[in-house]
Amino acid sequence: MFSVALVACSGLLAQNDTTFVATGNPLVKYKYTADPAALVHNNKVYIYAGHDECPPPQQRYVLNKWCVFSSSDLKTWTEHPTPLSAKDFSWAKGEAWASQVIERNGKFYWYVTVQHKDIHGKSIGVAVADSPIGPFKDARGSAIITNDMTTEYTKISWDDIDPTVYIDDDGQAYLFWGNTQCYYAKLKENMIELDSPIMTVDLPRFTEAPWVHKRGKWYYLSYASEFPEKICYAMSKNLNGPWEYKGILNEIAGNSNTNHQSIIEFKGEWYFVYHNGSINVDGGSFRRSVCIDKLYYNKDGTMKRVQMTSEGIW
Ligand code: FUB
Repeated sequence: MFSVALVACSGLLAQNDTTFVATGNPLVKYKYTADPAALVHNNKVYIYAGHDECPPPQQRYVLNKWCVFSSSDLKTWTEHPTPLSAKDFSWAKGEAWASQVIERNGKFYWYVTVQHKDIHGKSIGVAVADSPIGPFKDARGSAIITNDMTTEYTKISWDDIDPTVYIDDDGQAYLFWGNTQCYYAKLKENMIELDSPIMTVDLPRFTEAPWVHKRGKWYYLSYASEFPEKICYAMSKNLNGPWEYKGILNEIAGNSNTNHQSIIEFKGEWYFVYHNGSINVDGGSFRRSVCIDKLYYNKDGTMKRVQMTSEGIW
């Protein structure tokens, strides 16, 4: 691993990137990283992750900011300066839980989970930037989803977490999220306002972490199931369902109660990006690490169960 200090020609602006070569799972070995959301843009993969900062031996979620890593070959990676913190949302108390970045019309929208200051429970915010590595700023000045918007479905205060966004072939964007109940809603073209009532998807033993992707004519909705979490999935030919449950995609991740996946296609291959708790000696459910393994499909479009490996894709 080595650090590069770049001084932009415009003068005082300094940027500190860290570059490293992947040597197997976990991908990042010098800090704890969780809830990976991968994005493919202009022949590069970006991984957005929360920074697990819980000091051992404590066992609780301590996440204040997110990080971003990029690579054009999945081998050599660059960590860019922290592009976003939970407190960049003036209405948030903190707690940088799971998130996802998506591009639309040259802008990058980062949907995040945070704890609201004034409204009890978790909320979803959205930040925007002109570049996938930021700088990002709050796009609305308020949460797009708050806990009080979903109390008719569940009374828990942490059900509005883990946003994932998908733009369908007709240009309609959808926001999915949830814990114990999977929710979804249409987004306006501006990506920062809802364009439908909140709807639900009923998925067997849904815990959290929905992720939507498409391959050919099939939509896939993968999600964390039960606790400790396995990743399960359902398939449909329509984003609005009906979804057909297809079973387990990934077993419980080593040494971690959570598993939080994202799925991407890059240069003709499919990848399953998730976290485990495998860093010795302090790794675990609250000090997690991003991993990457290959994802394969069967002829009928179903996905083969992921084989988690120490070697990873390298
Ligand atoms: O990192 C905090 C929470 O743990 C995430 O929001 C969930 O998906 C689980 O991974």
